[in-house]
Amino acid sequence: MKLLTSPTPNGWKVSILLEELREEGHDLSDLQVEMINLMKGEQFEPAFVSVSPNQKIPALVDGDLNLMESCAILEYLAERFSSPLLPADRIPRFEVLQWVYWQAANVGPVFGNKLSYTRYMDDVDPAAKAHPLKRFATEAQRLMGVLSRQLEGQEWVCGERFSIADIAIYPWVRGWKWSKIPIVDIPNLEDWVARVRARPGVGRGLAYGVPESEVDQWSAARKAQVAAGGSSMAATSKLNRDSPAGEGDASE
Ligand SMILES: N[C@@H](CCC(=O)N[C@@H](CS)C(=O)NCC(=O)O)C(=O)O
Repeated sequence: MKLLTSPTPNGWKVSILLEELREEGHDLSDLQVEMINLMKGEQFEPAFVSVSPNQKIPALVDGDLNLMESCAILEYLAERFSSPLLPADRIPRFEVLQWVYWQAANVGPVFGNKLSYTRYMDDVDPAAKAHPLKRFATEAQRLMGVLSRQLEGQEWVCGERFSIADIAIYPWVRGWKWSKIPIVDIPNLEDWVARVRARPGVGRGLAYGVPESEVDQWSAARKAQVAAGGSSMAATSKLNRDSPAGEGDASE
């Protein structure tokens, strides 16, 4: 089995799950991990695109199966290893899956857009950024209110059991300072973030491709490198690129 990934929120979902599976006692000694350098544009290289047609990490190769989309990979791996992280019974299973889909359809895109406008869109006039920033900030706050209410009176997103719903949502929420989506005044969120982070499998999953000393606190050099790489990736001209050497939208 091979994971193609990068140390980013969507990548961490899968590395966390793999380490949680190790915690459950599964043997993953055949696992290969290949880091895809997004800043160098390796996500557009044909070998990667043949596995991940959407040109994004993470991707998984398992035998004849090529899988893209982090949440599909979470669901697949949890099922493949019969993990309680995705309950087998229909009702609890769908209680988990609805939050996994909620993350994929809401938290990921909204936090990703908020982050891009906050940190990376440095080629855009600040006046032009004002509306998307307000919109994504407001929607991110609404989503965090939804999560806060879901966590009221329970340890994990779906109750007493840690699940792939926590794994899917956590990597975006942990980065709230980087995306400038304040969660400190919203009940339950900081405690949940700390609870998830305290799990040994989560700690190991966050360390894929990152020096151990920078798992929780990036160095100034890394922040600058991520900001520069993010700015280059977030540029609208890159959205239509099919290869590292490809041309973007000439009208930009
Ligand atoms: N919905 C996708 C999103 C994947 C995604 O956006 N991955 C980012 C890293 S977090 C990426 O590969 N970015 C490279 C690019 O946009 O060129 C998933 O959940 O897997």
